[in-house]
Amino acid sequence: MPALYYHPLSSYCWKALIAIKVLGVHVTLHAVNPGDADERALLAKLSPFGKIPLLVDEDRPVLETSILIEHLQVRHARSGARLIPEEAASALDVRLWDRVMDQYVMTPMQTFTADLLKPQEQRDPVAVDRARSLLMTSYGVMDRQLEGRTWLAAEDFSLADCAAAPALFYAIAYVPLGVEHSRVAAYFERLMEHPAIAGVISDAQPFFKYFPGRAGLSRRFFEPEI
Ligand SMILES: N[C@@H](CCC(=O)N[C@@H](CS)C(=O)NCC(=O)O)C(=O)O
Repeated sequence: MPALYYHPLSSYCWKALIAIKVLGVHVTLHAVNPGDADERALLAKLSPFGKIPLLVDEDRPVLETSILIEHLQVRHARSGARLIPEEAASALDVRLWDRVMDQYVMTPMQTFTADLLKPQEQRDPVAVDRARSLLMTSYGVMDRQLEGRTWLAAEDFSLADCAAAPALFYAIAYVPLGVEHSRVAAYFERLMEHPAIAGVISDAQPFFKYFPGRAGLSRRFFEPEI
């Protein structure tokens, strides 16, 4: 059985965990804490960049969440379960929107998190402003894409939606959607109702108190301790 190294708070790990549920794959879960030096050393042995999620399948590391998901679809998915459509043009759309979510939503969202984890004197307000502006652009791009659509890239729930769910969840804690992003807001609600996504969020809830952007999380997900 493949093994997944993950952390319940990590956005890219959510992407993998959502896919694992939708594809009906059985994996052994190993929770790791990248904040712990020993665990980082273990990860570095298994994976050259020390990033999570990491899949180990038949002693071979499978890196990069999008590739990891495609690997699971090709090798282990329950019969008929897919996140990347068979038809080539639709598959390209899904891969494009998966890339857009990682590069233009997940990455600027991570800039906010990384900045908050730095000591005050090392923070970079210029980088954070750039990230904010990129997120606003991305919300606009998504809003236009979602016109007349239920899911981001294909008729069915796809790899692009697996990427969008964690990226948006954490991004809007830092940069809320504007009134002009009503389609993204409605899409976000559809994502939150998806059983695989709801399950991943529920498993992460005990850890939200460690999320640097927790002050921006909706009270329906996180109730701060007073
Ligand atoms: N491009 C990678 C990004 C994965 C990533 O950024 N993972 C974060 C957690 S969400 C991580 O491992 N951070 C720890 C580090 O960068 O040392 C992928 O798609 O899997």
